[in-house]
Amino acid sequence: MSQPTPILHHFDQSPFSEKIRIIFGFKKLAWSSVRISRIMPRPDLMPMTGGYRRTPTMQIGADIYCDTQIIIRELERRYPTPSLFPGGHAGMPAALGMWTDRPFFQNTVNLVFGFIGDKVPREFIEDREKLRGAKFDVAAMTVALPQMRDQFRAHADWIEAQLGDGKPWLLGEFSLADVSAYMNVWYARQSVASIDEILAHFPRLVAWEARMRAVGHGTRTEMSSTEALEIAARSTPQSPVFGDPADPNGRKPGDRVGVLPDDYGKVPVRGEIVSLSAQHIAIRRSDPRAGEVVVHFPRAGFLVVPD
Ligand SMILES: N[C@@H](CCC(=O)N[C@@H](CS)C(=O)NCC(=O)O)C(=O)O
Repeated sequence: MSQPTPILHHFDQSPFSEKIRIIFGFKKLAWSSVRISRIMPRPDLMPMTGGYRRTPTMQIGADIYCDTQIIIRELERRYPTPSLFPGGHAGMPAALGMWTDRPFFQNTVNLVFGFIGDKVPREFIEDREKLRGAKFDVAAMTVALPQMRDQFRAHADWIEAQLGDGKPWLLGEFSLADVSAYMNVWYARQSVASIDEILAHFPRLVAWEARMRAVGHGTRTEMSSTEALEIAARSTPQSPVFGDPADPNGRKPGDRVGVLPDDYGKVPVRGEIVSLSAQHIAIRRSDPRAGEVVVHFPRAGFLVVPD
């Protein structure tokens, strides 16, 4: 049976979305693109996610995947070849996300917004302050630009060093490690005019960046947000029920919980556990517009609380 087409809810400037677009390219997939606004509200998406507001989200019928960790896991499960985990590298390419998606990303955000400075629109700043629950202080980021450049160089230098023996990809063969590290270079390239200067001493990184860009985005077709919502409403979630006998907190299918990120955008999504494992939790919820959906989250970087 042919697989349903994945739908990515994203915006073009989003670096985390770029990770997934590149994976579509690597796996040569056709996908539907729903462009969401860069700031809230997103009235056709929230009925599906139950309040999760970070970008991107992937939808397959009435199954909704929140956070790139779980999106990637699902894409690898459904489309195992070519693999993002080649040559026996089953764990490290994913674990590396805790570097690329957190400290390296925060450094890149500060570099990008410090560089854009007072051209950042007020509505965007207000939206990101709500997301972070803290001040989004563009003026302070601009003052910190010299430090951010230094730190970005240090992160970039790790990439350069890893490519030092002339291999084309970080682990030899193309893997998730390349995709995750590339996200930050891609993001800086979009907005930091002096990026060539910053990267001037990293020729291997720059050649690798060009190879990454050439991977492309697969076959993208635009879809409206209302059409995506209708697809969810007329589909049935395809998630089997299973428990985790080793769950250290004794959680099991049927328990009511809230699931939320532990860093920013901490909006709990509430529902009933359908399945769980060390790396995954799926909860069932229903919404007047989306119908019954199952929402999937990773475990690393997320909190599961009783509802
Ligand atoms: N850990 C998340 C991080 C996603 C993230 O921070 N995305 C940014 C955009 S690239 C975001 O959510 N910005 C706020 C928003 O879009 O509402 C993931 O891997 O998906």
